[in-house]
Amino acid sequence: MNRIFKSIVIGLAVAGSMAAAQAADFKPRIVRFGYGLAEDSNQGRAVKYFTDEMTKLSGGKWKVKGFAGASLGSDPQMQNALIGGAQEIMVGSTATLVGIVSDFGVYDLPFIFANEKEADTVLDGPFGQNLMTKLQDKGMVGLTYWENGFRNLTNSKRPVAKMEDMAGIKLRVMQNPVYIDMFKGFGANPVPLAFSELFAALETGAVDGQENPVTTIESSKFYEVQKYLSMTRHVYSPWIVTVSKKWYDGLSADEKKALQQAAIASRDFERKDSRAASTKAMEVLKQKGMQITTLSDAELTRMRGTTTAAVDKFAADGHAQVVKDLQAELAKIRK
Ligand code: TF8
Repeated sequence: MNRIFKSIVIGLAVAGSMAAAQAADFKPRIVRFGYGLAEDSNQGRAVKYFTDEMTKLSGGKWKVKGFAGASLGSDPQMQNALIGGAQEIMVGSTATLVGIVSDFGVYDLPFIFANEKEADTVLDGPFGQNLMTKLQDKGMVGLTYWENGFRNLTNSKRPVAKMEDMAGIKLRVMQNPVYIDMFKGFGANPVPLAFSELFAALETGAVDGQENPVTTIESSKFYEVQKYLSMTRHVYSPWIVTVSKKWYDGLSADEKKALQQAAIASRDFERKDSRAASTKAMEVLKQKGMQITTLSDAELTRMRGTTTAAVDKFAADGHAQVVKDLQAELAKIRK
């Protein structure tokens, strides 16, 4: 009896929520959500979460499909597909957006964020949200920031415990001038390259090293082609979920609302998941035989000292205001 009653109640609840979704204004849509990492990664899991959420909120009318491993293209290629309306959604590093809105380079300034909490506050607050709106003139709509994470250095040559150890190392960086200037300052030999080409470049020895959060080093299996990991945490790297403005403008108010809701829910899921995955990744990397080097605070301070040139150059290159605004926001938070 009890069991029958329970299933009736559940049945009614499900029917009710489906009716609500149906009553809302949703059109049947096929939605392509592209991303660069493997399906089995923090990025893949969050895309899956978002997809499930949108299926629920749309009462099954939206078929959102994730495309892993840059199968729809590298970050810059997907950005262009969004702008042209050939793809609906993507997630990627804010760093790869600098060709479209160069102010996004501000997040890449070395050692600008002290911890994840600071990053969350800035990204979700007025500074991060204002910067996101600048994409709209360019044909993209920013939904939310996810965590890529603090970036660390790997290479196949030698342990890097101090800056001098980077000398002569051919290091793949993202296609972003701040990274190029920063690593020149450290004494490395930076080579800009799309992420989708990185594993092969490491494997063939076209480059000696790269830098990414430990979650990515693990999920992309870089431990197979990299021996040394140095915990430099030189940049906190955000991911950003963006949609095609052409496509977005054709959505109903209900659809836009649901999209925003799913974005926020996925953000909260992703940050929690990524932070847990980060601890686990360190264990896996050790187990896989990577040699992990911790840098002293003194050495990190020394490294930071060489980055003034990169910061000054970015500011002088038409970004003085955005640098000032971010610093002011951080000062407020730290008070
Ligand atoms: C990089 C980034 C990438 C991400 C990912 C493809 O090193 O950190 O891992 O943009 O979304 O290129």
